[in-house]
Amino acid sequence: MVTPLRSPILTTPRVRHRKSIEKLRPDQLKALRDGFGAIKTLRDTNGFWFWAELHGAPKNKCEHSPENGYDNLFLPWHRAYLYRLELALQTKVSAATLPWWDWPASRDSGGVPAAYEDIAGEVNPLASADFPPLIAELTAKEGMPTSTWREPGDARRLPTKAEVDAILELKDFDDFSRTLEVQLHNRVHGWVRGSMGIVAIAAYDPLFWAHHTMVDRLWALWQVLHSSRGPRPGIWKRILRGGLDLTVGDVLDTHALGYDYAASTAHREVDS
Ligand SMILES: [Cu+2]
Repeated sequence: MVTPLRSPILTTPRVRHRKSIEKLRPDQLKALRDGFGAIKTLRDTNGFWFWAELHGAPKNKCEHSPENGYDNLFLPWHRAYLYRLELALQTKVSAATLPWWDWPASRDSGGVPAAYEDIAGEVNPLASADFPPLIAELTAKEGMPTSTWREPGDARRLPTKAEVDAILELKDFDDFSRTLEVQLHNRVHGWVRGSMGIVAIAAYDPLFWAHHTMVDRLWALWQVLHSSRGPRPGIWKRILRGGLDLTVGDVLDTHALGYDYAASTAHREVDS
């Protein structure tokens, strides 16, 4: 059964693949860089700041595991959030798609993916981002930088493939979602440290988006593995907060949103 979707999404013409950041072709990496570079200059609802400020400061609309109860909106909320930023990128560079940060691969390649690091003599829009004036004023007051910064740990502390696979095996969706969030997602935020380690300003780092795309990819893999969408049908009509204009039901199927991750998840029937 396919969840009914509202018209703007149904018109998505084709499924695009979100690739590992390590696997982007040079033209795809350029599209990503150009896209981030372009939306950073926008001051409207397609602007990078517009989306970054929704997650943490000042709007604080992101969803995380509830302390108790089981209506965990962490994965649906962030899927809708990534989708909106990807559409914003595509208004400027139509070939841009969000790549995912392959944490286990980064254990071997030395940490933060090279695509997100500074490039000598060049501007890399993925390496950092300025905070908007309101936020920069606050961070400066705290003695912190006025643009995003990272203090990554030892690459060997990033999640292993075995750790990722073990979480994918968890059968209960809320168990899966919470464990993924707390044990891997939080850990990688903390591993990057700097602004990525502070929820209020994490989304201003371009790396945040690759990190969360990995989280979203793991949900997509879990959906295929367990032939389940995840959230209980009772919450499918729930509107995801913050003006994302999507319900939980709208984001259960990545194909309906026009994207997929890789051959391993493509063209497989995922039923609820
Ligand atoms: Cu996060």
